[in-house]
Amino acid sequence: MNDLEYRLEIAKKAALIAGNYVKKSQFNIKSIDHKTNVFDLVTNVDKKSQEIIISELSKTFKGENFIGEEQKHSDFAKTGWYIDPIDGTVNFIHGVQIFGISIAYVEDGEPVVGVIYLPVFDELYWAEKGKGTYLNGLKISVSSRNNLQECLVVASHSNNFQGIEEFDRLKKLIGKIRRIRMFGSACYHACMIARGAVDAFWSHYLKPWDVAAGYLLVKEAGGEILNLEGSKGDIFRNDLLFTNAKISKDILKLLKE
Ligand code: 2AM
Ligand code: CA
Repeated sequence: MNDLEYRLEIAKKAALIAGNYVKKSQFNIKSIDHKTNVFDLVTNVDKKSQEIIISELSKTFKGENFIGEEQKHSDFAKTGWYIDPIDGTVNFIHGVQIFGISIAYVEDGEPVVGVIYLPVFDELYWAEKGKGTYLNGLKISVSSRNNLQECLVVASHSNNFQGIEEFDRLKKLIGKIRRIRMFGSACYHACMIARGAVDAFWSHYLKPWDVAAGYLLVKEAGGEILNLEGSKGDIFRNDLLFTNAKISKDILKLLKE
């Protein structure tokens, strides 16, 4: 087993353990706190899930960088583990069962191992650089749709109020694409692109832990990740467009109009 395969196996195990805990705790949330503002929420389950993941990873990778959403950040390491212990916390709090556990290992700014577990669906997605993307052991790929009128586009909006611009941009797609959806979890959106259910995902104001694993899943499934200026996407930038690699130019053109 090479180093990345090994990292992948440990990350899968951590995601499964944390995911099962999160699923079990869904309707038994003990505390909901505000972070930066009243719309920025964290529960005791997010915190505990992060502890579980870091403690599992640390058994093997002690001393490495662990960058979890629920801790203070001074800077973002170029190499380390990026962890979102519950991506879709607002869904989780409301009992909307679309949320996931997202773990990525990033080397020199590039995700090389990515795991997303959707515990309610019992779907484990994973990818290792150069080896493709898998869902519960089956290889998956992005869609081949290239006609915007047949495409489903998903979007994220964060609790950042500047995110209101996102709705102006989304309006530009109406009437040009089949439908817009917003499921409330960036990692879920990435999984949907990787398996070919959705054709594009456009995000703004997200953080590296929201997108690092999804970045690799989409890329290894044959998709493309760009920034909104049309250059190669980077997990440290907060404007990203994930697509099936067929419709990026068309979407970017519409967003710029
Ligand atoms: P979270 O549940 O981990 O906070 C909602 O469309 C998506 O945006 C979710 O993936 C959510 O992740 C993310 N999100 C919301 N507010 C955010 C913020 N301030 N910073 C980073 N990600 C955020
Ligand atoms: Ca989170």
